[in-house]
Amino acid sequence: MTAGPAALAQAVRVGDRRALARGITLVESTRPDHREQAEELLRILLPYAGRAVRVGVSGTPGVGKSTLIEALGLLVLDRGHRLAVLAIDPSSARSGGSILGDKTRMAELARRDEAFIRPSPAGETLGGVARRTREALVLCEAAGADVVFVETVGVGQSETAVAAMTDLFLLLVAPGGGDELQGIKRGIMELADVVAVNKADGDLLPAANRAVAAYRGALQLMTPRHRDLPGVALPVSSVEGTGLDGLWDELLRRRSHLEAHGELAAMRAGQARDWMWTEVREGLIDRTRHIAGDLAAQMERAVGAGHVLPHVAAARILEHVLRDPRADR
Ligand SMILES: Nc1nc2c(ncn2[C@@H]2O[C@H](COP(=O)(O)OP(=O)(O)O)[C@@H](O)[C@H]2O)c(=O)[nH]1
Ligand SMILES: [Mg+2]
Repeated sequence: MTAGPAALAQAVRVGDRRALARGITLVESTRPDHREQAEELLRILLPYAGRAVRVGVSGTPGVGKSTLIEALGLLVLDRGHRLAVLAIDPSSARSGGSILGDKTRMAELARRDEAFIRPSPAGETLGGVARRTREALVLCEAAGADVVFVETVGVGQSETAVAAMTDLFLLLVAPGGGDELQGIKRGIMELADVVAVNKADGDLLPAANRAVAAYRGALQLMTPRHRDLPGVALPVSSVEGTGLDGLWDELLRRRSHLEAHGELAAMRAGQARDWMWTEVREGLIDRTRHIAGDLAAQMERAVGAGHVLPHVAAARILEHVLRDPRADR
């Protein structure tokens, strides 16, 4: 990094996209000196963040997330917004960077000056990726993005991580009716503000409409995330563009409702607390590796061999870490 954090922050603030990309690279870096600069950068820029409409987009691979984000993204730009697309992909380490492939699928969006697309780094833990995505989101907002899509693949805990940093959660599903519904975890459905049944076009249209009815029925039986704002199911076609205006209007309607009823502020406050504890947790783990790596390895062997109980080993490691004077720094 050539420029210091203050100069970089200034460039990010005026919407310099290369500066934004460099800032995100900085927050993603694991080098301790970079981390220090990243924290300074975030400290300067945090006051300028927080005004965007943050939308989490999730769904299994192949359901059409990238295609939808491209089409919905262009619509959002047409309405005068500035957009950032971030991705959390815990599988990209294994698949060799599927989201990078997605970037080419969002070719038209990627060419637009008012849009910024950023794939997540591969090869990190989910905690690590989500942590940096949250920071990238701050930088994007400080750079002027007033709509942010955070995309994730429908596996494991990544939905929860995305829901913990966004205002609205869009679950994308394929037409297929009952069978599909079985495969989606109830907890994920309960997170959803909108379940969009994609590919509602051509031969798939009747199946998509049946799926919408099935999802509506299922949503009615669930406890909504916001009491007076039950989840809705809608048909869309990302290829033909049908239903996308309605989808965006629904997302905005819900966002306005949350804002007007104080729920958005409460949600964001909860997310900030959640972010703090995530940092405490991750920070403790980082420091434990740094300070008590040998002891931890020894305890891992002892626990694996059944010689020491896991909670006893954990207590011993924590005690060691917290006693070390380096833990103060
Ligand atoms: N018929 C139809 N195909 C779609 C639609 N949206 C996406 N697809 C196709 O589904 C496949 C997977 O799309 P992609 O956006 O890569 O899915 P992702 O893995 O969820 O990001 C691609 O071949 C798309 O062309 C749609 O609305 N209708
Ligand atoms: Mg994709």
